[in-house]
Amino acid sequence: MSFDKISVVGLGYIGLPTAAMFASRQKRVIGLDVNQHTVDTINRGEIHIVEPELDILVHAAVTEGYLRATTVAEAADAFLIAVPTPFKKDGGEIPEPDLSYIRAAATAIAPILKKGDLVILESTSPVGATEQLSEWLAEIRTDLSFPQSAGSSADINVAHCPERVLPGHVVRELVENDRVIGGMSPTCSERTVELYRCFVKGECVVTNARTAEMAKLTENSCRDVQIAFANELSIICDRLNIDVWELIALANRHPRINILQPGPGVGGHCIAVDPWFIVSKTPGDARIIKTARNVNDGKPLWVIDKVKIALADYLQSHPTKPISEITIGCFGLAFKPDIDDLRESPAMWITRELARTHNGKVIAVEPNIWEISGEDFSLVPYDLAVKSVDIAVLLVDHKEFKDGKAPDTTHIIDTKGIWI
Ligand code: SAJ
Repeated sequence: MSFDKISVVGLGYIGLPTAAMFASRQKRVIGLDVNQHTVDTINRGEIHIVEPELDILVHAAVTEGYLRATTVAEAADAFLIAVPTPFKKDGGEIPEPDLSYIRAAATAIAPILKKGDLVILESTSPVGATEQLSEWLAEIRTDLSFPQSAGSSADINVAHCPERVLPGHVVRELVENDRVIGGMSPTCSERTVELYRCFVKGECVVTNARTAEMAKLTENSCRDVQIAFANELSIICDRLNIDVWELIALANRHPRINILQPGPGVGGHCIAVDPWFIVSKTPGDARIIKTARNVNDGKPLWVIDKVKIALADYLQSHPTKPISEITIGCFGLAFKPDIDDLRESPAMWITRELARTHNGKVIAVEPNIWEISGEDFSLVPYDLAVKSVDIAVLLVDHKEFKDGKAPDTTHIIDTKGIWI
């Protein structure tokens, strides 16, 4: 059976590019989202996020009539679920995954499922989430059979196919990256490979759903551990008065060493979140993964301490200037360079914390965001900020900062090593 109509549930950083990609291959795509503003924006052929080349892709898909967004679920042959999987913020030592968005997606699509449909979970998920999704669907649709009970002869096929694209390179990586496909039965996997083959040029590697879930969590946990190593090095080097950037460049000349770069902490909706999905399932065993999370989560506080030290030093060298007239400038708010994504951003957290605690002015420069409201700091253009800050805190290595002039102050805390 071919896939004439594809429904993508969740039109965010992954769902929208995926929907546009299918549409670019002349598939009829229905994008489902709970946010009316998102739906209206897409139906005008515009996008609500910053991602290179996505605007052209979405505009073409909508004007050619292949992509349409809606807030009401419609029947399709395949459903791709790309909703958030955050963790519960209930203050526990080990955050627990929050599957409520997956459950809401299941509740939305269950009534319109028909025999032969394929349901794919793309959201990064804890081990067992795909089976849980299938259970939720089965609870609502007792008239249909699902792979947990009927295996390859089920009416509905269910698989996990984690997204693995890098924000900022999504359009290219969606096509070129290999895909891990974990079906709940061999037929589920076969159908999923058939669907993705429509635009994926990378290899579609088949496994089971649990291994596919763990593979994605493993990739992001591995990166988190490696970044934690770099962040720990930066703290050690600061204490020992060694330039960590030079040190890493030297060590990386070894043929088998490839140390990542330190920064103000680890942000985003993936690497700062996914390792907890492993830790929460196996808290006694995931010791390095947990420690890495704690090292990376501790880095923003360390940066704040460095700003406090710089402020004390500034006050000492400018004894007549009251603290209320001292401006701290934070350069970058996004969680990584050249995107507008503020989710779990250490830069945003540090800026808010400085704005809350500093008795003078705090300004921020974020070239990818035009306005910000409800914050205790203001957004200022780069050329103005470099002239007016007393203490500069470089938080994101956006290309504008790399290419531009460093701030006109001797008090610079450069967490990305581009102005030193
Ligand atoms: N970071 C550093 N130092 C580095 C590299 C990154 O501090 O050397 C920081 C970034 O500034 C950022 C955070 O880590 O705050 C995460 O950035 P990232 O570029 O490592 O990853 P993401 O979150 O944008 O995307 C990751 C990718 N996973 C891996 O590279 C293993 C991507 O392929 C996944 O698809 C994505 O997570 C996801 O959606 O899970």
